[in-house]
Amino acid sequence: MITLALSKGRIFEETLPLLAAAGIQVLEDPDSSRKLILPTNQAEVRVVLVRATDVPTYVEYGGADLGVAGRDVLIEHGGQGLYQPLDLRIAQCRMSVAVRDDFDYENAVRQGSRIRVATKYTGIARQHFADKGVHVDLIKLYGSMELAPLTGLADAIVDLVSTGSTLKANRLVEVERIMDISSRLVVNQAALKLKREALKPLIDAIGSAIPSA
Ligand code: PRT
Ligand code: MG
Repeated sequence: MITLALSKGRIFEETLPLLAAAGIQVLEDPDSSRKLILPTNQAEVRVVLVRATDVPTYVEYGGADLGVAGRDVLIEHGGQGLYQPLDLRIAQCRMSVAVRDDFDYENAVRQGSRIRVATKYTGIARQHFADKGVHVDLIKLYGSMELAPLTGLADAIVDLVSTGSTLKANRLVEVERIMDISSRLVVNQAALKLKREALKPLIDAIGSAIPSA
């Protein structure tokens, strides 16, 4: 049995065409089914639905043989112990710094003021501001980062941006791009050895289906 860990939403939706190219069809729709284990048209392949941030953990400890996770999640989790053979180029976005449209970020940086930054991505944010030599107080949040500058909780946020419409709707502006993000295929290293005959062709087929740049 091969177990693939996916998260509901954009990663599930965008992984489907890659699986189809490898001859795999997921037989149930996660939005209408309450099942967490979904069968596929191949009796020896199943999909498990986990939180996006739990995918690396499932794969690292062998709860799944492989999975799909955002680069953001992999950096925060620490991708050590995971084989990362493919950038799938799906669920693309960028990690950015954003502030309220009336906050002068450049000036705050120039003056060397301490900046209060709210984020779910404390690892990426800490590294980014350390590289710039900017002093920050990091405030860990688990969601709705956009609210932090509007309520005075923070001066800035570090969050994912794709269309930019969430920032705009909340009168926030992107002032710095930290990195481009896409999702990767991650594979359990022991599984790759023990189930190589089944996993290698699957990884190759998915790789051939990745849209080119
Ligand atoms: O939502 P939930 O709390 O269940 O989990 P999650 O947020 O971890 O999962 P999900 O499915 O939302 O995100 C999974 C992965 O998709 C992330 O780890 C990213 O690698 C990738 N991805 C791509 C995104 C986005 N684009 C994205 N736009 N993840 C989140 N967003 C959010 C962003 O945080 C912000 O709130 O969408 C909002 C901004 O979108 P725009 O289009 O308004 O700019
Ligand atoms: Mg989300």
